[in-house]
Amino acid sequence: MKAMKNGGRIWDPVSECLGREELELLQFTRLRDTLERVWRSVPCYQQKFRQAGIVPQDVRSLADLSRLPFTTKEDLRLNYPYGMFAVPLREVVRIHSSSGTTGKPTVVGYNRQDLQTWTELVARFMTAAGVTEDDIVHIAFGYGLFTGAFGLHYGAERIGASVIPMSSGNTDKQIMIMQDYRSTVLVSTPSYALTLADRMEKMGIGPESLSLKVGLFGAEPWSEEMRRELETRLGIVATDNFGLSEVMGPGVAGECLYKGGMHLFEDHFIPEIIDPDTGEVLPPGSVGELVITSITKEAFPVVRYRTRDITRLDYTPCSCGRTFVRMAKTMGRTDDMLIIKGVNVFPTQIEEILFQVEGCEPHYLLVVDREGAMDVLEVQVEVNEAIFFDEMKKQRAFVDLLEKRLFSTLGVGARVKLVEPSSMPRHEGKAQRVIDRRKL
Ligand code: DLL
Repeated sequence: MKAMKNGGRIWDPVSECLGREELELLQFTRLRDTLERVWRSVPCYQQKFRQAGIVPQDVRSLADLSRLPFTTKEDLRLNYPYGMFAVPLREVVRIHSSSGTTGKPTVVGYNRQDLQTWTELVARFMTAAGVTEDDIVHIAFGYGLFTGAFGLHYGAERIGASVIPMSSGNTDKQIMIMQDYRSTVLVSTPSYALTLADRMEKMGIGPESLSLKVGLFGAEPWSEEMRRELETRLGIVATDNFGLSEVMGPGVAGECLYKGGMHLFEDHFIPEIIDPDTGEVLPPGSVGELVITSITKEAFPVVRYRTRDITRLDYTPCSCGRTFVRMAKTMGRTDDMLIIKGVNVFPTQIEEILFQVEGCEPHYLLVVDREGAMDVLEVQVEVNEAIFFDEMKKQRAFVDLLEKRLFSTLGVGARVKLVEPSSMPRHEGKAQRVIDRRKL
């Protein structure tokens, strides 16, 4: 194992630095156990396997995983609330749910062992991001059914850090507490971190009057430009971490201090990348939809769960010494992807362009509508006061510049509307960046 040049520690060096062969052997054993478990205890899986003409014993290697059927959000909905649990409810000690923006939320359960695994995995990525027992961890995720706050909370305690269970909202108080309690780590969505940075600026509080050094951001897509913005304005190292309720919550993958993708904890999850349209497994390095099979979860295992998140897996070695594959920042979800005049557009692509133009503030909203038979994309973006109150001619030139950049990158035209500084809604949890009027 190579030592990290920038002083990062490894939480569990044995598991996190396994050789590929050893890892695959472990994955296979755990996969077989998981398949036996769901076959025995979850009628939905048994039925799906039967329909596909496969039983757990037919899976004789990791390559056979691709013969199993996918599990989708729809399967979870049909078995709402507890139909996918693989243990009796009395063994379940915690229940969470996904945000459920459309229809009924998905209910997920954990037994004692699952909570322990979850805690360990969160401790792993927090350590990879540089958090130690000396840190004061300020958790600004909403406590409740959302997995973010509790997940990070127990992981931080496991490391031995001091946890401030602040929860979300009440931005002024958050800032006061960060100042007074000398928080060193901020845990939130990237968009809420931006809300905090904006508010601090308004209050005349610079990063030097806080003690923050690390930001652990996740739960929504964010661009590299957003990372730079947060690092500069908050004076921190900002790292990304990924997870979803159906698979566990946070703790599926997280960045080390090299920030070259999120190490996905392959001793607990098997990732695949598929073509979202055909379901075909794509070769290593391809961009496609992430599919995850959990191999140690007991109460709520998932087999080939379609996350709808679009990413890429990088199997090349990482300088930190961890051997787990690295998952690239997600471009977004297949359901957030906008199809404008037949061209696929992800909000994060637009975010990247806007952040590169001097004068744009990092607050934007995409409004899609239909005029006659034509799709129209409007990009509303906050600009600084100098531009907003500039003479018409200069403003027009600014709009032209943005529209040209958007067109050359996206391959489809977008109208730009400049809006007044501070006029857009600020986010406390996950940001809502798209209004698609075509669906209303
Ligand atoms: O957002 C779990 C989580 C909490 C992850 C805190 C990280 C930190 P859900 O509410 O079920 O769970 O939403 C899961 O959020 O499928 C992705 O689309 C998105 N997502 C989560 N993390 C990231 C990330 C939590 N780092 C859905 N980058 C996932 C991009 C993310 N998208």
